[in-house]
Amino acid sequence: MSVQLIDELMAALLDLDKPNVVKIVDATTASGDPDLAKRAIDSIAAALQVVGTRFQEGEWFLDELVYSGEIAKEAMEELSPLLRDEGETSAGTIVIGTIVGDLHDLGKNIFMNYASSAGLEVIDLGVNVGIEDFTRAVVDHRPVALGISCLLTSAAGGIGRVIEALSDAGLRSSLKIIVGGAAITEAFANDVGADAFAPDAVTGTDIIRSWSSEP
Ligand code: B12
Repeated sequence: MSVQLIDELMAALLDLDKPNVVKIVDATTASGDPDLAKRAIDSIAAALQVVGTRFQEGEWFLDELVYSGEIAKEAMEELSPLLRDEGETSAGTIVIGTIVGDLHDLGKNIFMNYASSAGLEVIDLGVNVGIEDFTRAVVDHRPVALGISCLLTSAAGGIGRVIEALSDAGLRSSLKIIVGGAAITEAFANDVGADAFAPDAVTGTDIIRSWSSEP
């Protein structure tokens, strides 16, 4: 299993060549190597950036966006267990979900895998998560941090409403909130009163680890 094959993974996904993607992902999984699995996941994420550009520029249409998303999802589901086995769970609990109106979950799932491989226990609320479900999960699980993912500009306003509702319920002061996803920027995170923005899963995990080790 070579690094070159990982580069081929990006090309195969961008060719919508599912059999080749499956072949490369199977070989990566068979290697049992977490570093290789991380590279494969990074390669898929990089390919999806290109997919987004092609879609935005009208070079690709919705069916190609959907199909590439499906291939990527299956591949990531197969690769994820390799990351999860790495660490022990004891660094605290986090709750995560994609904001209401938004069904994107590939990036959220990558972040979850990194976080759990770093020893965090992850409670996944899924996609299209509304204010009440976020609030209830914070009450039920008392997490170190709440993570909210958002890829759609049109859905981003919901994040501010979740944070407001948590403040109104008296839950905000004991909770750290981190936001991420392609529709989010550092400035937006500051505006809505989040504690942090993470541009990628590794940074997000590092930030939460630093919170969970605070006295
Ligand atoms: C795959 C994809 C889809 C798939 C989603 C499959 C799935 N299960 O997720 C499908 C086909 C379903 C889809 C649908 C749509 N999509 Co879409 N999609 C994409 C695409 C190509 C890739 C997204 C992705 O998975 N990226 C890879 C991951 C790894 O990156 P990521 O999500 O950013 O996550 C990383 C970090 O951001 C971070 N992270 C993410 N979340 C979090 C959370 C926390 C707490 C932390 C710490 C970190 C973190 O960690 C991740 C790993 O490092 C993007 C293009 C793009 N550039 O993002 C468009 C894109 C997001 N989609 C777009 C659009 C418009 C749509 C549709 C409205 C299309 C339509 N007309 O129907 C629908 C919306 C459906 C809905 N209601 O949600 C637009 C959004 C434009 C905007 N600014 O609002 C984009 C940007 C494409 C474009 N350039 O136009 N999409």
